[in-house]
Amino acid sequence: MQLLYSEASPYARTVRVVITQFAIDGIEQVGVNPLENDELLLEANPLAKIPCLLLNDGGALYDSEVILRYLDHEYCGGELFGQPGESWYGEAQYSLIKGLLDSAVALRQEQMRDDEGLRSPFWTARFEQALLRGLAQIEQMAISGHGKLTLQQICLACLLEYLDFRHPDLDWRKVAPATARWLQSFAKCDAMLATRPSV
Ligand SMILES: N[C@@H](CCC(=O)N[C@@H](CS)C(=O)NCC(=O)O)C(=O)O
Repeated sequence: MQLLYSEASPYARTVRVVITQFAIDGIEQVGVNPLENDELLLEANPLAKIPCLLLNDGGALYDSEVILRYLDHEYCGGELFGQPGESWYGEAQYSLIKGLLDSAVALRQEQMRDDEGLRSPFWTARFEQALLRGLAQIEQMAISGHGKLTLQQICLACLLEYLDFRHPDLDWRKVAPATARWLQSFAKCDAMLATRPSV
């Protein structure tokens, strides 16, 4: 199998953290820049988005949630998502973090529009506010307090390090100080260190 990814993508990082954490073999990681419309990516995913997992039978899986569900089912014994209906609040926490990833990436797209003179102050503020509101809520949810490694923790850590990487001026630590302290130690685990963006 091949995982099409980029180092900067926080969605791809969630998948790469799981691959590393669960020592999943047989997945070659192939770096692509989705904005360059790589042929391999376009053939596999008409949305031209990463991550995209190319299966050995010639098929492809996307988006990150589907890939994570596949890996969980095949290699992680269902530890990540649990049984359907086991925790609806846990599912909602995952949705919140996915939504925050979407806001963080949309905010990055606003930054990139600067080059075209098209940045929107309205949308920039809206994405920033969603991020700060969402992280203030996460601070109350004790997602980071679980002793056992959870999917929510993995996705949250990828989100927070992406914010530091792409949006260093967003002062998210002010609304989520306990979460920030948790990140300091979580970010040192092998799977996080091995997938940290270097660009
Ligand atoms: N919902 C998707 C989002 C994936 C996504 O937006 N990936 C970005 C990179 S961070 C991308 O490929 N962008 C290219 C584009 O939007 O054309 C997922 O969870 O995988």
